[in-house]
Amino acid sequence: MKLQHGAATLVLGVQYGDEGKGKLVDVLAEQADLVCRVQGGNNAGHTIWVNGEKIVTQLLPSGILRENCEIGIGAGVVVDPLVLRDELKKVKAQGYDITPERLHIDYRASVILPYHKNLDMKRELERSKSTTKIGTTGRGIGPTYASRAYREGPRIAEIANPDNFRAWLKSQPHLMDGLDQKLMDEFLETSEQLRPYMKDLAMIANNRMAQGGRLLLEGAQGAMLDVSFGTYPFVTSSNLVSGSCAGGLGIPPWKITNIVGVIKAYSTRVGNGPYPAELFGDFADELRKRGNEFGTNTGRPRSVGWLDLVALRYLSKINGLTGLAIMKADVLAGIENIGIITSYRDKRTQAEMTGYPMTQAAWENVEPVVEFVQGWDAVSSGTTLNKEYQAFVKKVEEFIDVPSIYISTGAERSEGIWM
Ligand code: 2SA
Ligand code: MG
Repeated sequence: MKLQHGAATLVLGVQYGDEGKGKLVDVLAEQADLVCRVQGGNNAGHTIWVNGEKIVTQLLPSGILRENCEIGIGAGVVVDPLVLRDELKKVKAQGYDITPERLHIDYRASVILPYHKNLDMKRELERSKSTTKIGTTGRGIGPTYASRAYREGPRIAEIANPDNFRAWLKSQPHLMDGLDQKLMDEFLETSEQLRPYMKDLAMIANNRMAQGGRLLLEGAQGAMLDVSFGTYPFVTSSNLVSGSCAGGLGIPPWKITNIVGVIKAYSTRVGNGPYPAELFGDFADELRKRGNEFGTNTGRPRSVGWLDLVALRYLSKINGLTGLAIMKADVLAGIENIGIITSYRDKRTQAEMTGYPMTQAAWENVEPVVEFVQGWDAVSSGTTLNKEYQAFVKKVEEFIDVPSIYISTGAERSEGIWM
């Protein structure tokens, strides 16, 4: 796939996150001039394997490993300055020194304060007494977005100047919660370090495109966790669908000319909430182990299940996918029969569900109808897909009416086939 000059390509997850977006973004970033995160924060965890070395990013876009491109953190992102500082330090130790010429953080990204993290944890503790515990990453994501909606939380521009930051906090004293003197000093010192990176990224992005530059937008989590179109309330706190991504950066939506949806050949979910595709028992344990399905940041074991084509078909439309990237089919190699969910039944009546679930209750009543297809011994030999796997891919493409454009055949950045 060629990235278009003067336009943006969007890579987004169409399951519950952890589809393998990081790898695809890393591969595509080779052609990109600017790679940007547009929503979420350090709840995301993107893993990239290069020559056997594992590189994990939380806030930094997965373009960091390609020196040819600039990278950006858009206005739609929530930024924990201390985490960003540590991440920059960590990747530097791995040989990737990110200069202020290369990394741009939009002035209007929101700042995660200790107050937000504490509130995140506190709310989860309260919810754990009922059935509404979300299973958040505890990074303060939801409360920070709530603060923004309340128009009370500081943004990167506010922390850029210590006096402004102090004045801001003074006018919103509850935000001071958990910010003792020591932490406050650390915050100010970190802001100082990060100041050279703070810029008007939106205008930079638009200028790059005007100059013919190729933009790559890296989605966070997956559409099933979108705050509007996911399994609300068991979702993250930002919009993730394609329509929201232009706004997370500040570019016109019509500049996004390619929308690549990323899925795994099976599915995973971490955190609570409806997951009709979920598998249990020894097989699930085995699949989790094979796919190394544990939270990148939190280490939480992910629930695993078959590929849900009903949800995927719906989300393909909502997102307007122009192409599909299928990851981790190699994890399923050797399994005799592979399940795919092709319709939903109502658990209580056993009648086929005609519409898409709109409520939490409707999601909880979903019983998946699973069809089995012949498994594969290997995804491919050389650059040709194996017959059985090809049949699987064809079935997915036909069901959702989106062509597949990339098939990952292993974890390394070199292991993949463009269709
Ligand atoms: P939050 O923290 O408010 O965004 O949590 C709300 C829900 O969103 C889910 N969520 C995620 N799901 C999959 N992967 C995520 N990133 C990390 C990873 C997660 C980790 O890559 O593995 O390390 O555990 C991610 N971030 C948020 C979360 O589980 C809640 O269901
Ligand atoms: Mg992840």
